[in-house]
Amino acid sequence: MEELRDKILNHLYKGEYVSGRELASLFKVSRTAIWKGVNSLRELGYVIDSLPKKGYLLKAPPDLLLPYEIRRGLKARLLGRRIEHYDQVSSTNDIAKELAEKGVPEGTVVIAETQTTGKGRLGREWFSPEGGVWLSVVLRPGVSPDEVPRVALLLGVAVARTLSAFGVDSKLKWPNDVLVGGKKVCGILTEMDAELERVNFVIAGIGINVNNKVEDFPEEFRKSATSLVTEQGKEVPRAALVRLLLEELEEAYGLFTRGNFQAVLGEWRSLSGTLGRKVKIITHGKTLTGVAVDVDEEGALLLTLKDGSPARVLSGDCIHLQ
Ligand code: BT5
Repeated sequence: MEELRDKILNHLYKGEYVSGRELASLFKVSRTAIWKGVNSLRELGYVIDSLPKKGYLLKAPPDLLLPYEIRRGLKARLLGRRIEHYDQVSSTNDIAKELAEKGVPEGTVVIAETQTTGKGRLGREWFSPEGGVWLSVVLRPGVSPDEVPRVALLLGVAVARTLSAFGVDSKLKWPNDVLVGGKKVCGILTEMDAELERVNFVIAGIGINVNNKVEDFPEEFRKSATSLVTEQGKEVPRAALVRLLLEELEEAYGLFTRGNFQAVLGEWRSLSGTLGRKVKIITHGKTLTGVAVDVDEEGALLLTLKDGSPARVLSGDCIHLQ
């Protein structure tokens, strides 16, 4: 059914009336099959006009992150070759993890309109209402576990590039936030399944506040968070945003897997809102205060502490102080 539905959509996207008879003979199926296909598209939310002698006309697609909508013109080859879309899940990272354990191919994307228990890092919650982009990608980079912190950085670069194509300037906060005007517009959660020497898979979770409005956010982070619609005062076509995000991710991920992480790192540095700032880092129960001077090849943050001594932090929470 999904295949026939996609074929029908390809035709409808030409923007002209097309008759059931024509479609049936083109796809070598019955007119009833076409009629069922059109109805199932309507159930998904496509607005399709039908006129007795002329046939069907697509009036409007639904504002949903349907695989077909994301794949329309998608240039990425690896990322998005399989897309699983849900109206609601617990957490796309958890679903992606289950699929990865079952052996789905690298590049599989799990995307949901809402999450009931979206996850932040360290057991924190991620608020995931309608209108946002909540997705996870299954990656199988074939690297050692100590190379995985780099993935969070490359995801940030891909998100910032995508936002900039949609007219929004953003900055990256080490290790995993994307900020607009100092406020969090996107959070990244990478989880891995690994043995001592080898990573089995990485789940790259990305949450972007897109058409969900800040005034609907919970009080606790209403002041520290933002969304694209709040910044721009107009809605963003989410499927087009996801399409570009997958393309940017594929490019940055390709640089990483081909051994050219330096190129990604260079871009991370220039997009960084953390470097050069006074920061407070909380890592493994310890607090460090100093100036963030650089990130190294492993994705660790290099600091100069108050007493002038250097420090290196591979993971933790970062607070921009000035
Ligand atoms: C993160 O954690 O920033 C990682 C968020 C990753 C979310 C994606 S959505 C798709 C995938 N599936 C998942 O289940 N997760 C990933 P952290 O740095 O720990 O930040 C969490 C904190 O950000 C919370 O404690 C809140 O203060 C705040 N927060 C929660 N929801 C937010 C939102 N929608 N926008 C901005 N800030 C939020």
